[in-house]
Amino acid sequence: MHEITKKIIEGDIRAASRLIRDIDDGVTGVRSILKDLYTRTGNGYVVGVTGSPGAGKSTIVDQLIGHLREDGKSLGVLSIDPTSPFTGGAILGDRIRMQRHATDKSVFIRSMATRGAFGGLSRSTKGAINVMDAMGKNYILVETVGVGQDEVDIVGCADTTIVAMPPGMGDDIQAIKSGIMEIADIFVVNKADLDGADQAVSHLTALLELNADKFDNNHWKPPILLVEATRGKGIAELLEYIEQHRQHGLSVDHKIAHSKVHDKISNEIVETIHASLVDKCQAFIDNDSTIEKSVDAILNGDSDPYTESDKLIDQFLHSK
Ligand SMILES: Nc1nc2c(ncn2[C@@H]2O[C@H](COP(=O)(O)OP(=O)(O)OP(=O)(O)O)[C@@H](O)[C@H]2O)c(=O)[nH]1
Ligand SMILES: [Mg+2]
Repeated sequence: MHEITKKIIEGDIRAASRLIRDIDDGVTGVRSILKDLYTRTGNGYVVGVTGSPGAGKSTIVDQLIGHLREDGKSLGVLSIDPTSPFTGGAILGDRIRMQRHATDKSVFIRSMATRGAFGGLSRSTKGAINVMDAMGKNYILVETVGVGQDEVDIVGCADTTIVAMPPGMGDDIQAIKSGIMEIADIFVVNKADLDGADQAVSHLTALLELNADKFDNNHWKPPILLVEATRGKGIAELLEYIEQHRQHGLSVDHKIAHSKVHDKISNEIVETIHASLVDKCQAFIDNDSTIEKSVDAILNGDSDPYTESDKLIDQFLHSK
């Protein structure tokens, strides 16, 4: 077992921070540590919080931290922002918003820019979640900004996904377009103190009714909750829904639960193969001057990048 693996299992914050930064930077060697850690994972409950910029995700996370800490739970908090120039630390705004927890040893907050160096966004996120899980955190809260495909992918890492939106025109319409309807386990209309919050709730309710056929029998029907995160209103209810969803996950038809876990693991294998193959192929190219010949051939007008990459892949596959 790696020295760093032992430290992380003991909850060492410096070792964990370092590993998360290395995952974010795509440092080689990270995979063998994650491999070591894997058997220690699977105990932490992962809650994803996503939604449009400024919806109040960090404020909601901050409130959830407060409630869960009162309950004696240990926490890992991961803030994923692919657009951030900061990496491996806390994003400035989040640091301020979650400052009251900064000195609490049972709350471990990190942020990642995840430019995909470790084989894609969801791969890096999953890696960092596993680090926090192996540290023994009871809950891992993952905040992701935006409502694009990347976020939908990241959300695949969560056991329960909260989609937060502020009142106002367009948000709910945009939500359907980007497929966020499908991934939400709980909808939060935040900023209940602002005009239009009730309309947003009824709009969402109507949309869910349109999709009612998806939520038959054993399927979880996402509740819609009105929250005022700045004053902590609705947070206790939000935690109740998270718990209900967790229980639902445990109680649903065994087949559904089994196939979900099956899908998750098979995705993880495929993603790891992708990342691993790219690394190995890259190492092969770096160690070999063949690429220079390919470049020359293209410069001379004798070939093209497609032909040359096919050739290199072929050589790589036959090099073992
Ligand atoms: N009026 C009102 N403002 C809120 C509420 N919750 C959050 N805000 C404010 O909304 C702004 C954005 O909140 P954040 O928690 O940073 O939102 P976010 O979704 O994390 O933002 P990004 O991470 O930048 O996408 C801040 O100024 C908050 O104080 C609320 O319930 N009511
Ligand atoms: Mg935020």
